[in-house]
Amino acid sequence: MLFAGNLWKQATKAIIIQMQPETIANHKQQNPTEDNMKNIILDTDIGIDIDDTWALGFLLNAPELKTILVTTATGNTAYRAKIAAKFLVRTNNEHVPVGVGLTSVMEPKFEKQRGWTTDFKLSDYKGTIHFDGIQAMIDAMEGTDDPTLIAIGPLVNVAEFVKRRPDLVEKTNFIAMAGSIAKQLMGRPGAIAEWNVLQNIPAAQAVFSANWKSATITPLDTCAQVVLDGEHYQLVKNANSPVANAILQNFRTWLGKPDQADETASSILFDTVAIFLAYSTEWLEMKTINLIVDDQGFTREDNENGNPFNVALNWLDLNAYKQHLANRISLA
Ligand SMILES: [Ca+2]
Repeated sequence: MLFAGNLWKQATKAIIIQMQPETIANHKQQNPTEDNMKNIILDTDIGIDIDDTWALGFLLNAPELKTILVTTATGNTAYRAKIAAKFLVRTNNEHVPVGVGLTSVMEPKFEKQRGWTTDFKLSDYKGTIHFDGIQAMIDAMEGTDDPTLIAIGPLVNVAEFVKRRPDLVEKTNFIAMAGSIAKQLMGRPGAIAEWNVLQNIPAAQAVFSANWKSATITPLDTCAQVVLDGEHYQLVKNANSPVANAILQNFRTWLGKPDQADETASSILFDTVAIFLAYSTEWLEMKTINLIVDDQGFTREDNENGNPFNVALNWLDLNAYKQHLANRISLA
């Protein structure tokens, strides 16, 4: 979402999936094998707000999740693919394919991580680059039994996927950072038209009315309260791990201070909650709500016309999530 004022930009996101009521400690101790990892396709507008970059790192460090494709959404999707690809290189994940999504017009002022990509070309990537990201998404869905699609940007690519292959929608678990039910930024009361939805309302309407195997969101109610500061931020800052280092370089570039390291807190890390929902709902109050997207971009309860969504409506223990997020980002 974009905020006029101090110009924080942000997007929305998240969806997810139901989870076993395990503790996070158990997640780490189980060391999931390749066979029981969930297959994840991430659709991201990385390169606008910085939270997508944190979310990508959080995803790559989750032992419960196997990333089978990253696609880029909205605006200059080749620029976004460069960020994703270089991030994958820097974190030793060059086996993950990258798909370039549908392009649209967006002002260059939103490309605040461009400085991090100037020494990198897509042709440098040793993994696969798909220049038809939607087809790559379709192929990835066809190639896996129980795919989970996590959308953390405007829903243009996802709407095109829904349009082309409704048969695959029915076998896909969908999780998104999207919408606003009763709260907006930092827990302030009142619903707003959330940024990811607002960027393309018809696309969001198509995605929300699709027949997903399961559908989960983290609206602003929960995701817009996540900021790492204090000891949590220091943990990331001192981690010196590939993921933490790549995030911090991008964050400082995004802040306009690529050569400084004096920041003491993250911005709001909306998109990370969508990643988390792919393997856990711990610390969250989940509620099933029948939702539609109205013509003004609001996500509204509609028991006649809405599809059921698992909604991460409130935090039960936000501090525990922040600690988990900082720990995971910092993993070597
Ligand atoms: Ca995003």
